[in-house]
Amino acid sequence: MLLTHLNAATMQGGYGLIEDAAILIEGGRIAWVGPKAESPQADNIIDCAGRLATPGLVDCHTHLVYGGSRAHEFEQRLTGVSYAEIARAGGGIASTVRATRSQSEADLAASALRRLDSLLAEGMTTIEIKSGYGLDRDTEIKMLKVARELSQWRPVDVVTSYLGAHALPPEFKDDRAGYVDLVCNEVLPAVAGQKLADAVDAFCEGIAFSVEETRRVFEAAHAHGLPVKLHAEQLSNLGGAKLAAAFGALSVDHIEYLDQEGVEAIAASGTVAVLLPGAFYYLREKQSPPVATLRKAGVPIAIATDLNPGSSPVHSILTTMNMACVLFGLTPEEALRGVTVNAAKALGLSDRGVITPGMKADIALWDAERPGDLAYPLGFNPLSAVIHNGEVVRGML
Ligand code: DI6
Ligand code: FE
Repeated sequence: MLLTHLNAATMQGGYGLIEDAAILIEGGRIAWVGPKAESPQADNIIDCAGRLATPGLVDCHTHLVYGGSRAHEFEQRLTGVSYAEIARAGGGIASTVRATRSQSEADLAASALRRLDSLLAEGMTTIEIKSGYGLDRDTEIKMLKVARELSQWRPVDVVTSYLGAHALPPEFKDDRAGYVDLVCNEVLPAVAGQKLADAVDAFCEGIAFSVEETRRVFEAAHAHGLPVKLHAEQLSNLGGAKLAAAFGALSVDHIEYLDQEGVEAIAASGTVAVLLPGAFYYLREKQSPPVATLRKAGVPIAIATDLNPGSSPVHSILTTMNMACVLFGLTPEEALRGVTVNAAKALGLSDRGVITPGMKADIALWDAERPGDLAYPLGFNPLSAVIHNGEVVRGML
């Protein structure tokens, strides 16, 4: 299949824009990309009518699978109760844990598919999904199974993270060490044994787990051959990012309170900084992530929806790109790199996120003139078609 008459944002260095380009796809992979005038022969030639091609989008941080709703907490927060206060009063993550434990796999899958469909309508071809609303072994496994199964129902690649260290479950409220033992000695080995997780995540925060507790989880992850990532410095600066860097983490996520030392640590370890403007927006956070320092240190920046029922009920990656520009001062180019090449890197995937020969043929086609047009509007979706593994899975070509 040869796609011709398009502008290709290859994301190889900046936008890596090739105007009036063609892309040859063979066996689910990109075989060639370049100016249309130099394009190779092909049987199946598709005229893309001047559309913009980008890599299929990657959402590298979501909590897509969960039960229940937290709309009432949204209302509470608007009357001045804080996210941390709600969590300490037994709401927040704990409330979603109760709902998720009580739901069947089929119910969890049904609600997750509805949310997934919103994301897929905006050109997404890879999504990361975390567990962390079960906290006991069976529910964590249930969540990860549901997450993996979604790729059987929709044209999308699912990458999973085990987030056992998300919150302290009520049955361990007087035994923190006991819960960390359960995560490290029972659930993580089961999850790894069944190959249900591609990485291990944790929430290192005053209302969640300490640096020392997180270290234990990371040690167990490495013992089972799994890479790590971390919810770090979201509400305060505990130094979680430094710990993550010491474990060669794929990413540190949120990082509003990351300091210079933390930036230097992740720059040295090649860890991706994942910014989550949806949570910043919903929590009306005042502290912005240190974008200028990250840029200066050459840290790759990704952005993601953080789709979850509490701090970020955001179901739009395009909106997230816009928020990253308006709230954090990213350029539209950084925003697009943040949901393509750098998001893939945050998941440890080197076979996608750019349009170059050998990469997976995951491509989004847009009714847009320039790549900068994607982050610019709010609530407008210029998606025209999606190719996943070399097949047209959405729109007509
Ligand atoms: N940080 C987040 O943004 C989500 N988890 C976390 O550790 C929020 C989860 C929730 O509020 O349900
Ligand atoms: Fe999160």
